[in-house]
Parts: sequence; structure tokens; C-alpha cells
Amino acid sequence: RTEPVTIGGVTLNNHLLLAAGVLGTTGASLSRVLACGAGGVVTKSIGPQPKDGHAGPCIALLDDGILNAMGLPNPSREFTGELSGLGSKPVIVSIFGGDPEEFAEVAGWFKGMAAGLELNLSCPHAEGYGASIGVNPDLVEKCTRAVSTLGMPTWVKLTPNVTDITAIGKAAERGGASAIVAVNTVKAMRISTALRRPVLGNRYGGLSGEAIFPVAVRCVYELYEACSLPIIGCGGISSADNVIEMMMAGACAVEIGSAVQKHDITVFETIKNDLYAKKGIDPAEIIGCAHG
Ligand code: RRO
Repeated sequence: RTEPVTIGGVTLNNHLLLAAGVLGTTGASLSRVLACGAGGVVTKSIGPQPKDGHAGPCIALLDDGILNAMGLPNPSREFTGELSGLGSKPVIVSIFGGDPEEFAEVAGWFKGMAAGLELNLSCPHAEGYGASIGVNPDLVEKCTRAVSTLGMPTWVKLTPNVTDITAIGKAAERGGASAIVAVNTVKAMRISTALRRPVLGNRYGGLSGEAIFPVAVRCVYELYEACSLPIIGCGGISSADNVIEMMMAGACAVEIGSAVQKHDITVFETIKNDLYAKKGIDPAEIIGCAHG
């Protein structure tokens, strides 16, 4: 067993969290992932209005990753009902909105219902939502402030689809974020050579999984040098070695998504055992150690 760890105002059972978007749509699935060894869980993103998402195909499994354009499907405020049985478990609700007011409105629904919030400023194919907000430091600062002033732990998830991610991280810090999550998916596409058309119904989507791990490591490394907030690493983590590398870049915890979707929720127990028992890693001793 491992000791609890507090990161960005949220107390987790260990350093491994379920990333947003995978198994995060019901209270039952969130509970199950916690029971299977996750130190905390992040929900599928919830927005100001219910949304069905994009027309299919919405997801393509690649050799080294997953390409998706789900289209932010979510039940909006009704999702609060899924959280009622979860008590004080380490559940972080991912939220999105089109402007600071919408972010504040959605955040307010979850006051007292979640251990913290993760602001999704970073969906690569969300017209009017993350894609346009997450690349604009001024909007990132305003959306973050609109939520952080409500008093809940406020994590901000950044997009890698920018020239300078440190400018966005600093904007989140000015807005009162309690932690940075880096990163969401990389804007990408595939074309079916048989059909001569894009594979996804939405044409473009977000790439996750092993293919983007080096991008995520680079983003965490740059943010660690530029910001003083705790950083949660996310993007293609599928082994204890990946967790160690992310921590050396500067992450004090990690989120795992594609590896859960591609394999199954036993990845949490497997990585936990490898990390703490087999390798005997003390995260406090390695976080940021790659910085000279
Ligand atoms: O629902 C999605 O299509 C989606 C979201 Br909200 C996101 O943040 N990242 C992503 O790759 N897909």
C-alpha cells in the first residue's frame, strides 16, 4: 500500500489518476476504477448544455495510439446525479465552457460534490470551446480565475497544440490555478486509403497514447522550468518507466487514459506494483531531477 499524496489541493490515494474521457461517464465506472487501484479519477468533460457529440466514426484505434473526435458528448448538469454516491472519494470533475461565465456556472454545480475541478481548455476539435480558449493566454487566465475564485481546487488542462505552452501555463497560474495538467490530445488525422476519405466523421481529431508520449514529456519539462504550480503529466503513459520519466521531467502525478482504453483497468495495479514495489521508487526523490 502507498501513502496518500496531496497535489493541487486534492488528496489522492497514489500518484496515478484516470485521465478525463475514459470510463468517466458514470459514478459506477468511476468507483470501479478507484477500486482497481487508481489514486484518483477525472470524469468525462461536462459542459453548460447536454451534447450528443459528433457523428461517427468518432474513434480510431491506431498501432501506437488512439485518434478521437467524440465531440464533447455529455449530459451537462444531470451528471451531478452520478456523483451522489461517491462521497469523499478523490473524484475530479472535468468541465468546459465557451467563456468565463459558462465555466463559472458549470463549476458551481459541483461545489461540495467533487474533490476538485479540471478545466478543459484544450479539446483540439471543439468549435467555440477548448480549441479557441486554450491557445489564448488572456482567455485562459479569465476562465481560470472565474473558477478558482469559487474556492474549489482548480486544475487546468492544457493543449499541446500551441507554439509556447509556457505562456499558457503562466496564464493559468495568474488566474489562480492550483495545478496544471499537461497535456490533452494532439490535433491529428488519418485518411482511409480504401475509402479515400478521412477516417473520422469530423475529419480532424485528437491523438492520444504512446505516439504522443515524447510531446507530453517535452511539455511537462518546459512547464516545470516556467511555472511554480504542481504539474500532472498526461499523454501516452503506459508503464512504470513512463511514470518515472514524466516525474523526472517535473510531474508530481500522472493521468492515464489510452492505456486503460486499449488494455484494461488492471494497468493501475500493474504500474503501481512496478513503480513502488518492484522499482522502489520514491517520487519525492525524482520529481524534476532531469533539470540541470
Ligand atoms: O470529447 C472529445 O471529443 C474530446 C475532448 Br472533450 C477532449 O478534451 N479531448 C479529446 O481528445 N476529445
